[in-house]
Amino acid sequence: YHAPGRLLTTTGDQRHSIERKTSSSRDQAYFDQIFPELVNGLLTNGLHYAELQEANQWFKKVCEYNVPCGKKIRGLTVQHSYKCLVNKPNQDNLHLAGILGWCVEWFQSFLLVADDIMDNSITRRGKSCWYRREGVGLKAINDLLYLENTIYVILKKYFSTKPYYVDLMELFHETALQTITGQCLDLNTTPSGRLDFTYFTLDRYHTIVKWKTAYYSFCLPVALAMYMAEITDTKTHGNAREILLRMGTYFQVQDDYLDCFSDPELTGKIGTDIEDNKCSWLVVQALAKCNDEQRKDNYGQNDSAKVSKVKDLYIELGLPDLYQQYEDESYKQLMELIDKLSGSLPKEMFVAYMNRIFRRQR
Ligand code: GPP
Ligand code: MG
Ligand code: MG
Ligand code: MG
Repeated sequence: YHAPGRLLTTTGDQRHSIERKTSSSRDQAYFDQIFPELVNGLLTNGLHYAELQEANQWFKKVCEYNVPCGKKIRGLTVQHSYKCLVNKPNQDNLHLAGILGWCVEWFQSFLLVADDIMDNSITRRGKSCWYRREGVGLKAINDLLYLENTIYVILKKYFSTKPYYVDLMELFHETALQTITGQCLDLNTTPSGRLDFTYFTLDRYHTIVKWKTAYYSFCLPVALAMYMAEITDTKTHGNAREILLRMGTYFQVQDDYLDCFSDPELTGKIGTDIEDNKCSWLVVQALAKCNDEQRKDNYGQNDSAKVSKVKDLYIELGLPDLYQQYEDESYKQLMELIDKLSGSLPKEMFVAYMNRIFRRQR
């Protein structure tokens, strides 16, 4: 992980940084080895009649291509949060927390396969987007429906006897609806066509990213761990949510910045926000700073010369500096929020999540 290393290096605590790295790679290895068990389970626990063998082989490929090769921040966060919340967790429960983390990764893969179709994207995680694969195309829609439904097969298999089973299930359902609603706002920011920037305000931006990203990427993993730790108190969940929504907003601002200014080799995806006419953090900031002359008609078109002009304008307007300031300001705000709201929850759980994403490059 980039951020904690850099953070701790700047405070001079190299030793701590190395320790954290090894423990996190151990966590990652533990998490990774659960995946094959889950895929094989799906092939024998779902619809596993001999006559469905072909379909199941196809779905195995769908899972293996789309689920396991991301950064896995969300999945690892379930596992890590659970460890923070429970004193000396037993081996069975650690395994279950890992499985729950994978359910979030399955959820994420369903969203990404869908999002890439809607955003007309080309690459994801360093490979071709699933829908662009030879022989896939719009079959990807069926595959993403499959990916979403597997979550409930896994939950049933491992959690149906647990007192918190319904909480988990309801949380996945609720989060899906929140994300779908956010995606709807993301896709409908220009009511009267491409050059209508009336909705490109910071307020609207915050609404979009809270719903399309923050709930599923930040609130979901931590709330799942809290349910597993049998924390159900609504006030505690509410306070955690407030911290995590702020963190999720910061995360999507980073995503928007990286879409334009990072190396696709690092992020594994080629940015499309400018072409797609997205209400991105960058365009919202640019519109607040630019004059009429700079508002020229370059945004929202699939034309690389025009895209370059928009990027040049972002630089001319000083957005990279503004972004650095936003990162530092967000870090400070988040630490204050964590101090104020974590209550009976371990601060370390939130701080670790923030350190995992702070100043990320991918
Ligand atoms: C991130 O937006 C939001 C999502 C991936 C949620 C999608 C929601 C659906 C209901 C499908 P993004 O388009 O900026 O992400 P990326 O940059 O990874 O394509
Ligand atoms: Mg999108
Ligand atoms: Mg996208
Ligand atoms: Mg993006």
